Amino acid sequence: MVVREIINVQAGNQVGEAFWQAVLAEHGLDLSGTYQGTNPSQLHNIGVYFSEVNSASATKYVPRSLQLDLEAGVCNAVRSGPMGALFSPDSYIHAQSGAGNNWAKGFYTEGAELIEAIMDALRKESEKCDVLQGFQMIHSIGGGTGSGLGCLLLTKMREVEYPDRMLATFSILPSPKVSETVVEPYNAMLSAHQLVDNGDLTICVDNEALYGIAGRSLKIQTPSFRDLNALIARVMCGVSTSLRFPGQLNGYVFRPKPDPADTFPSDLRKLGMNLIPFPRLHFLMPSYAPFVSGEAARYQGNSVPDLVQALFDRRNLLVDVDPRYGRYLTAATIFRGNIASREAEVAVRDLQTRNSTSFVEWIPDNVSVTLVSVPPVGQKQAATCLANSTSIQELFQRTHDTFAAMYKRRAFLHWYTEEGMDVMEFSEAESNSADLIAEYQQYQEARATSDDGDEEYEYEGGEAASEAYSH
Ligand SMILES: Nc1nc2c(ncn2[C@@H]2O[C@H](COP(=O)(O)OP(=O)(O)OP(=O)(O)O)[C@@H](O)[C@H]2O)c(=O)[nH]1
Ligand SMILES: [Mg+2]
Repeated sequence: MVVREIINVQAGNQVGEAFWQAVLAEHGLDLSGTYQGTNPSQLHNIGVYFSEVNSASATKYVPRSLQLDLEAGVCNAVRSGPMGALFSPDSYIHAQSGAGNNWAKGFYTEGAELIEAIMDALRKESEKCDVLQGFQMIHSIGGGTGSGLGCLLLTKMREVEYPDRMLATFSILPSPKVSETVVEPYNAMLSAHQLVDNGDLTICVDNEALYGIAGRSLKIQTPSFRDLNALIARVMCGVSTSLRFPGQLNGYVFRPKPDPADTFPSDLRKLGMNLIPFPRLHFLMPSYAPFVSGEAARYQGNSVPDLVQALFDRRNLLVDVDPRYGRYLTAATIFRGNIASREAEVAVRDLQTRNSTSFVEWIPDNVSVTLVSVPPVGQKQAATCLANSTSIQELFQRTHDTFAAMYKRRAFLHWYTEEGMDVMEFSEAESNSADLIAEYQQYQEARATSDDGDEEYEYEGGEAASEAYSH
């Protein structure tokens, strides 16, 4: 079976641990990577995230994953925890001293000392792949390591080693209410600057939204990171479902065929192709439904229209923005469980018709529907959505505002310049994010036919159209 592999890189190891735990369960693997399941579809595309190691006694599935950190603590905890036997020993790469919440240490100093070792390990991992589709990175962008080292790695991958592979990130953004250090907006802004230019797909998650979901839907009053990470893992599994299991996309059946030339029908590139109309605007907001579990689940409507409604409800979003203030450029919905494709498509179409002004009309059929019959562990049905909405500018605006207030007074800058950073880079990051916000705003306001003489979308405007297409 030819699969197109994804290599995971985590500089956010607690989130990564939750992700692997969920993926193991979905594929019938135990914590040491040994298959215990009974459903053959669990192994069809196991090669996307795992390499198979055969020994005389057993077959072990080893995650295609690197665990990175600039200090040893979290890596050691993973290594000595319940998943200690899962990852290969040389897939942990860490330093000792930490980045102390300083992006410059992650990108320029401490991180730079580790980058060659990481690139070597990545090369080894990619040599094990037949057709590497790309990478996914799990990191937070508020601290020093996931943020600075994560971005350094992204830059090296893009510019030096893997320019034609897809680079997807699950990026945890800082939230004003859940902020741990004052310099988070600096780190986040410097990271966003790199993500805009070097990433292909950035799936945004913010802890503030996660706290809201934990309290509201799960009734956990003081959620721990473990609780929040379990939510992120559910969404990560949802997003990657169609890369891991056979299913249908927009009514077309896709399933792995024995023909070795046939690659699995959905991959990161196709996801990007459908979701990203403009290369810089690749910041996606994920949502999931239903979040409720246990007793409460029995009282909640779970029809397909209910699921669709929930996916486009801000309470089910993993970022704290209000999508009603923006417009959807594109979205991908992924349904899991025993759901008829027609039913899902009709429900999505209905929601779009009822809220037509919320979806840009100049990208027809901008919401895709994928169906996979395998439900998540512990749920009968569930749905995930990745939306490219102009309302994501709210997140950037928020970070931009706190960044600008401190930067104007040059507060805390010495920590960064002491690591050899040029202040210019702060200004560049600031203006890059201001540009990005303006771009989102421009497409939010764009209409199929605007009245400012810009008529390239209109058929009747023969002259204008030919002018617009003449380049
Ligand atoms: N959801 C979630 N967020 C986390 C977790 N750990 C840290 N964060 C958040 O991520 C941000 C940065 O956390 P750090 O742990 O300092 O990040 P780091 O990448 O290790 O960087 P340094 O420790 O500064 O080297 C903070 O806003 C935290 O709230 C986690 O396990 N889950
Ligand atoms: Mg850390």
